[in-house]
Amino acid sequence: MGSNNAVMEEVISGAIVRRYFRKLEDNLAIDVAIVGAGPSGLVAAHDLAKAGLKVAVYESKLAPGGGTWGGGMLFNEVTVQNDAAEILHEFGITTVPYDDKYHTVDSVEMASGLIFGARKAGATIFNTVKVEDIVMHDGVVSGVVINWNPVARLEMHVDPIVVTTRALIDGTGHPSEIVNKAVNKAGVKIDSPTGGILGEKPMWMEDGERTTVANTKRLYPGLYASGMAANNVQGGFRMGPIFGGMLKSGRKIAEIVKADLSAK
Ligand code: 48F
Repeated sequence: MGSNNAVMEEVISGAIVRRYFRKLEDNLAIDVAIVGAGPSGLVAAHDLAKAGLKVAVYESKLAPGGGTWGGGMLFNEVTVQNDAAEILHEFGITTVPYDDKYHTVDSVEMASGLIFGARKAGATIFNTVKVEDIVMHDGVVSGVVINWNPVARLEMHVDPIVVTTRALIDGTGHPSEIVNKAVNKAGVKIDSPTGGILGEKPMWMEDGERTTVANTKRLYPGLYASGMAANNVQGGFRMGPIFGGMLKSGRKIAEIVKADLSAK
């Protein structure tokens, strides 16, 4: 702590630096790393942290929340099916019934509510941090290689640092960036029909919603995918501004990871 005679500027800077580095140091060896703070990653983070696991979420953008904020075509409302609305209610998020099967949700309330809920459950969120690579030891994915997103954006030649983890969830959405590293850089075969990434198909809401949850699974020792990343890997259809599949996928991957980690 600073001395009693320190000027305010010194105290404030010291507070930020000390507390940030304590948070970083506390999270150098974790149970679960989640890449991407979209809806599926945030629900997974909430559930896993609530179960007592040490969880860190890495989000390359300044604002976590992924594709939630913009609703459909920047109209800031999204939709969920009735059963998925219950997940949002657990986070204290308000939904409004629509047409028997659906609820609408203010997308700003949904994004901020999911972020707050994950954080309050105990997950640590590192925003503006990009996961640029994975760690692979003896056929097991066992860490994330992280750097500041502005470093990557400016193409600065700066080495990253590494966090070790018992489980790694790819929640990066459409590009499934982390599974891509495993398949195309490490050259491993994952649990998909071809052993590789099939790629997302065009729009078919009903099928896309169903397969997003069905496609949520462990892909390789230590490596998992949720949400649109899971769907992209297995070649599912896209679904647009309906989010029930994302929320249920986050919940399902949390259950799978919990079971795997408690079995070890
Ligand atoms: O795409 P995104 O919201 O993930 P999701 O949980 O949800 C998909 C829906 O938003 C939407 C949809 C609904 O029907 O189709 O697309 O699958 O969020 C992914 C987050 O990952 C971040 C990215 O900035 C976004 O916020 N991200 C992507 N790559 C990296 C990353 C990376 N390498 N490191 C850190 N964050």
